[in-house]
Amino acid sequence: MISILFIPCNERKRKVKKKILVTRSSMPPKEEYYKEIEELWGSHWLTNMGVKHNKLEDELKQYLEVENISLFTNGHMALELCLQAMNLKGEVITTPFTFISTTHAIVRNGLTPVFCDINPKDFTIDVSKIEDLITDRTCAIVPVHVYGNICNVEEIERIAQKYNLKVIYDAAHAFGVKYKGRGVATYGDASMFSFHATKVYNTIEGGAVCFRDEEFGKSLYRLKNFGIKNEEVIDGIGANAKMNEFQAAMGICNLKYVNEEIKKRAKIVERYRENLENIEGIQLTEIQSDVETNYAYFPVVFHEKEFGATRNEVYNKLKEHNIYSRKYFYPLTNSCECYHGRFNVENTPVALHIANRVLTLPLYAELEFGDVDEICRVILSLHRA
Ligand code: T4K
Repeated sequence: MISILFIPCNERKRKVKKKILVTRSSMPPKEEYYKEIEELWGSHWLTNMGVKHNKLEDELKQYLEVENISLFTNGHMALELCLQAMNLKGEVITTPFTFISTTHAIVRNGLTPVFCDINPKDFTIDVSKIEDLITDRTCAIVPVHVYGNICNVEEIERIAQKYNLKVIYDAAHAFGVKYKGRGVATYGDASMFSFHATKVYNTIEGGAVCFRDEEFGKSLYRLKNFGIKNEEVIDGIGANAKMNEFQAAMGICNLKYVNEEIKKRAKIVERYRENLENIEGIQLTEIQSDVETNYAYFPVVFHEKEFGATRNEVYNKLKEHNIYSRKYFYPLTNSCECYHGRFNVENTPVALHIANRVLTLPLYAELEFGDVDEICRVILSLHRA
């Protein structure tokens, strides 16, 4: 109580304002969702590849411009079962600058992740370092389109062809992104999308694998349903990872608004850029050429010497103002406790450098320009100039 008395008036006003979280789920008008789920009370068909599930698959195929898609209960299971369906053995080249899901999916398949460093501009895999990591045990590359930034898909394809490797993209952040006018999931053997509540497009929880080979799709389909081929034949050691009808209905409704969602995000990102561009010590992601992005995240890298404050100081200062940014992606997955002693974080120095300095700022369609300006004002109050 006493401390409030010493806070300047404008600061006090801000302190009682609503919390600003790193993101906020987009939801369709509730009447539309109710209408979409109404018939489920008639059919009593709630899951196991129902009408909504199949309708959403068709709509997503069109939206994502892909030939084949399989829906899942979440993105993680989509990736894990995609790797299983590929029947891979040995080593997989990937990056540690990602959500823990990517590494877990590899390890839980009995595969060994071999960590490649990232490039410092867009934080995707540094393609110039991939070939040095290839051994006779390498079976695949799992690159991450991190924050919706697109990996160098052409160079990855060249390497994969040369060494006969599978390419499975973690495209959790890249829903709707296009590269050279093509849906991003048309690159590689398969791509996994996450439709989690925190993503640009959500089905509450959910995910999908888009893939090239139809035969592969049959294995994938069975693995998400316990490996069941038919009522009497179970020929795979599968899991249960099916998307249910309520999730699919949310997906159908949200798909109608996703372009609008992306447009709104674009404006917010532009506002951030106007506020933060050309500030010494602040590094924004380079805008990628030939990419139509989805504005999934707004990462900022703070270089302490030039900026005058560390990433953690910025994070804490924002928190004091009820603004909750996130340290996506810190810690690196190769330094997490569960992998203690297995990997050497020094092998990925650029990833380590960025992970210690990056902060993702709040970003969602309904974030107001006034809030963006306030977030930037708090950040810039730490700038040494
Ligand atoms: N690969 C990559 C590269 C990924 O980033 C992810 C997921 C995956 C794979 C796996 O996909 P999924 O299996 O999740 O489909 C979140 C998400 O849970 C996770 O989906 C996401 N990446 C990761 C980057 O972020 P947390 O632990 O940070 O979420 P949480 O609960 O702290 O939420 C963050 C903020 O989002 C909240 O402060 C408010 C907002 N929020 C959250 C929820 C749960 C909402 O507005 N509504 C909600 O329902 O992991």
